[in-house]
Amino acid sequence: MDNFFTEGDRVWLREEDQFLPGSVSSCSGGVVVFATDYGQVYTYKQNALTRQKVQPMHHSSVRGVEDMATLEDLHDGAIMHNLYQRYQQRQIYTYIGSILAAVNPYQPLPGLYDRPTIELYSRHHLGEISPHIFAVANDCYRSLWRRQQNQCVLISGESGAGKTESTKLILRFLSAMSQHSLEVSCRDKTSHVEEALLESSPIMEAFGNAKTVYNNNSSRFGKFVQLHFNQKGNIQGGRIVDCILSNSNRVVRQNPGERNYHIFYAILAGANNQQRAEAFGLTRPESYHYLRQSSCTEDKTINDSSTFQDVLVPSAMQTMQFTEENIREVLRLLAGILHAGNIEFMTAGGAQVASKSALSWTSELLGLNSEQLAEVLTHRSMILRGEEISTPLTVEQAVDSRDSMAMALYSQCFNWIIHKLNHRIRGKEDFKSISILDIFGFENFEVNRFEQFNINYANEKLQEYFNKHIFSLEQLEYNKEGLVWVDINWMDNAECLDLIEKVSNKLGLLALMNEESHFPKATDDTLLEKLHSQHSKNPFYVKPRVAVHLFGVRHYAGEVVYDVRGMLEKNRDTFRDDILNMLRESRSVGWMCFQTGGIFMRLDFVYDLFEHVLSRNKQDTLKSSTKHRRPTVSSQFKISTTYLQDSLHSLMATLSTSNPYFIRCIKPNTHKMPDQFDQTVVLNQLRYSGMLETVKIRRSGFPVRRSFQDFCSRLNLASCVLQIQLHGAIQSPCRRLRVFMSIHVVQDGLQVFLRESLEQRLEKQRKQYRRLLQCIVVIQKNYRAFY
Ligand code: AD9
Ligand code: MG
Repeated sequence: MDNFFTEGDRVWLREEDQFLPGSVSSCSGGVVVFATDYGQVYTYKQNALTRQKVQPMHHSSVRGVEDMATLEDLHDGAIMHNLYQRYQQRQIYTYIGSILAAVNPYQPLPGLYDRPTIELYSRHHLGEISPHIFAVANDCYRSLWRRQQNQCVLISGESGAGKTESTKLILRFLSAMSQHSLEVSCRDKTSHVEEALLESSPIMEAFGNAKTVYNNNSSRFGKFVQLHFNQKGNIQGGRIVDCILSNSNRVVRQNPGERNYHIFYAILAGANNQQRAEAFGLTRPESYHYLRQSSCTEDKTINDSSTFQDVLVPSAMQTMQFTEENIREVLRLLAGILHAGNIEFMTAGGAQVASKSALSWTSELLGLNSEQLAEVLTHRSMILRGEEISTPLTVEQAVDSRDSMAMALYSQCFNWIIHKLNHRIRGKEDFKSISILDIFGFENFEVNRFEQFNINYANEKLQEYFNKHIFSLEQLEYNKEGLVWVDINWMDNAECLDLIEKVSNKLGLLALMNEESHFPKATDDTLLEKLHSQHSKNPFYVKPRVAVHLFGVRHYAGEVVYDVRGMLEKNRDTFRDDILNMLRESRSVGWMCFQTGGIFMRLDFVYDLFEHVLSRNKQDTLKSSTKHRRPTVSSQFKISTTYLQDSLHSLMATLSTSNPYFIRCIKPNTHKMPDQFDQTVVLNQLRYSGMLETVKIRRSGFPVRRSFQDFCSRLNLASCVLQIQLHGAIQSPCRRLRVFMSIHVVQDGLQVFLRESLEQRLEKQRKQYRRLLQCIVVIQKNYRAFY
């Protein structure tokens, strides 16, 4: 018994439901002391129980592996430890086959993404050199020809895990590849598309990202970027689909410690005095109701003036073909929104505008008539039996009208910008595309509202897509082909999605919300009652015992409690007709040119936004291959759940025709700090994202599938011959490069199943194999063979 443990042995300690990596620090007198790598010390008696609790560590875990599909210790602890060891050595990327796990370093890592690194990864196959996001991007790029299919990269992870940074890195790599493959003579001419694509990121981030508790640059919209390549490998054009927009509520209200969209602070920090004070009447962020409510106007990690330089100076915007006039129009609109937030009201019978200066700045900047603006904010007018009836509003209602006008202006401006970007990067779509999906990550704040519900639903759909591809379809295929296979259990989120989406016997949460949105008399409380009465017995639904306005959902990534207040109103996504009409009429006033700082301007921007953008929006949405419902009229600002559901369905339909690559971003801590690896935080992410099951299936499965003809032609096996050994195993043929199979008639539908590691090896040595005839495993109905 005494000899069972030796000092220095590397072991796994099983404590509660975790495997902890550790070493035997001492072992004498019947007592053994273990020190875990995470700093805990455990003292056990040397007995049979201890032996059960302690397992030797396999050398693959001791030294760490680049591809976790090669780990021999199969538990969460081993995966976490592997990521931890690599993270400590600043190796943030690790493979699971071709799936990439990326741990956010929260600090710039010198040399990791520079030009020579791009060059290096462009010359190597995936798996040949150390794991990197560029290797995945390179494989994806090569797959356009190898598979002759559209490719997509799906990036997931919770808020702040690194999805948007990863998206930009992939764009950077693909742009470099595109330029590289251009003939020198046409480089200058066509490189503009790549440049424009890269420039589009800071613009979208300035308008669509904001500081939240989880992330100082949190995406508040989901984007799907499609890059269209030609046969030669150049990007000919692209398309950005802002398919999933969270609501623009943030423009008027932010939680403590959070900020409004970056662009507002950028104007205040970056515009010159003449523009800021004279033309727009702007001062400091603290002077604006829309910026000061959260008591957070600055963050030392955010450089607002450089955002201004990156986005709003003519040189940057020119790449995107925004004219100087466009920039001025956008600046005026944003300044107009800030002033609008400062319009206060007092009671005098009904609400009346109390701040004349804010009213006059707002109307001047937005090209509105100030009396009309005051009237529409303080009265609601409706046409009843041909007659216009005007009802005075309370102060609270007037504040709501002001805020909804500001939100509508901002969301239309955002849509207009996306439209302009799309116009700029538009190009031929005559070969194949690579799409990158970067949505907002899973969120669970202290108070979660409609926005979080939408965000988490979108993440749930993305997880479903991952599950379907990695587990469900994969195992179905093995069973279909008669492969001997022990099913791997994975965490299915279908039931949770059913609760949200289902329309059969019981209406799901979305359907109930939509149904209530159509009843004018419905309130958030009646909605909550319905939700509770329909679903309180559903295991994925939570009815809190005491809280009055709350309901909860057990998402794949954890339980989230939502506050129902405001949900119906937001889901209605409607905008008062009288306010809309006033904005549409803005042009009649604006047509008169007036002078601002010596520059003559037309003021039909607001008119343009509301008259044309609604129709343009439709062009920027994805064309669905399914005959799914079109967004309803009520989805005019693209924030209703109906719109979201439709966009997600279109998105999934588009993705289903592409070959997917997955990147799983992992947050090492919740403090946004470098060099901090919090095991509880990481373990939770590994568990809910199904990392262990992913490792298992990639380890023992055959995720690469090719038709036999395609496989032979790829390897240049012109006279490829194959022998199928009935009901028997073929012994690792490729490893020894032996020619030992022969078949002269290649049957239709014959498929080659490969492990990813083998495919990588074959791709690497494709040229060397040219004259060798070799085959791997062919699995066909009723035949069994293994590699
Ligand atoms: V959210 O769902 O949009 O709220 P993301 O997109 O997952 O979130 P993001 O890419 O914005 O997170 O990353 C958050 C921050 O982590 C960045 O602002 C960087 O400061 C930091 N980060 C992320 N990836 C890297 C990296 N590869 N290298 C260095 C990084 N820093
Ligand atoms: Mg993001």
